Amino acid sequence: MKLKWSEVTPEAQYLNRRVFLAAGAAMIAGPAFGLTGKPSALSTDEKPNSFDEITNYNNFYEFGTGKTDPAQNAGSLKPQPWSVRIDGMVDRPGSYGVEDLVPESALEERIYRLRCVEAWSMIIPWLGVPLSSVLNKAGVQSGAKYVAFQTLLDPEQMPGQSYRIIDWPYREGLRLDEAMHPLAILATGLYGKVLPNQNGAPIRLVVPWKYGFKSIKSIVSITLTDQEPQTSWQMLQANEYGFYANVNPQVDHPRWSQATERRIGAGLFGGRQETLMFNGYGDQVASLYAGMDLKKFY
Ligand SMILES: Nc1nc2c(c(=O)[nH]1)N[C@H]1C(S)=C(S)[C@@H](COP(=O)(O)O)O[C@H]1N2
Ligand SMILES: [Mo]
Repeated sequence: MKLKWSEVTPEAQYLNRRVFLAAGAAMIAGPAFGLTGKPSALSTDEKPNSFDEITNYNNFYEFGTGKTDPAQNAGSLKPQPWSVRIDGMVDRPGSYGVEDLVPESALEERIYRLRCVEAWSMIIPWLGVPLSSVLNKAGVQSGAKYVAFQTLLDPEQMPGQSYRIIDWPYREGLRLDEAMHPLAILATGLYGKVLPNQNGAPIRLVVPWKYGFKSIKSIVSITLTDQEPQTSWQMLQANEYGFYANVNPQVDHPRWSQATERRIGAGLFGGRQETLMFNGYGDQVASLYAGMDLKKFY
């Protein structure tokens, strides 16, 4: 049973539920709570941003370039029914329904830091599954080295695509070992609710150790390839945005410092906080980049 996010758990109730979970009580499931996900050891224990912050301060250029544009304009997106084409170097290419790729029973709760390349950040409680579980359903062939993703291309549902801000559809990519890392997930919900349109309904990537632009929204295709895929921001401005886009406080954006960040919701006097290497996920992911010059492969 699917409930609209507006019909289900208010945030306060959600936070209470987390206290219950932390106390070791049995997980409360069922429609009254919308979606539930198994708690994950990969979650941060930092306090999540509010549902309002997470759903009203967005980057989703398909609905406008202002931070509140997606919340206002994303109603034209129809996230149901939705299928994702998985093709290229896979054993079982085809069109997969979101419910089959991400069954509700497999959902995990992952509370992750999100660090935008623009130097703001949030803490978001996602619901999703490891990207690896989805790729394994299609069967990755041995020669595959990269995974390429594309967002829906449909200016009727995504009115921002009538303007050539970027070369639509939005494209992203990962190296295969990055894609298979347990921290990389495909999310279909947040805060115990079905993913709001402005956050990339019905299915979006979340790669928490990379700048937010890697976490592509409203995905319609996933292609396994042996070539490094072209990505939207790199196509637009390759000297500013690289393929890797790992969060790195030591490599500044040509136009601003990446050493610190502004936590959304911290308030006027909240101050800035230091940005962490790999957004704080270095223990888990640094080995993926052993021996690489991260200033060159930014
Ligand atoms: N298709 C698409 N995906 C996208 C974007 C976008 O404009 N279009 N913006 C990216 C950027 S820059 C960020 S910071 C995150 C923001 O995710 P959120 O709005 O859910 O916090 O989405 C990323 N995914
Ligand atoms: Mo971003």
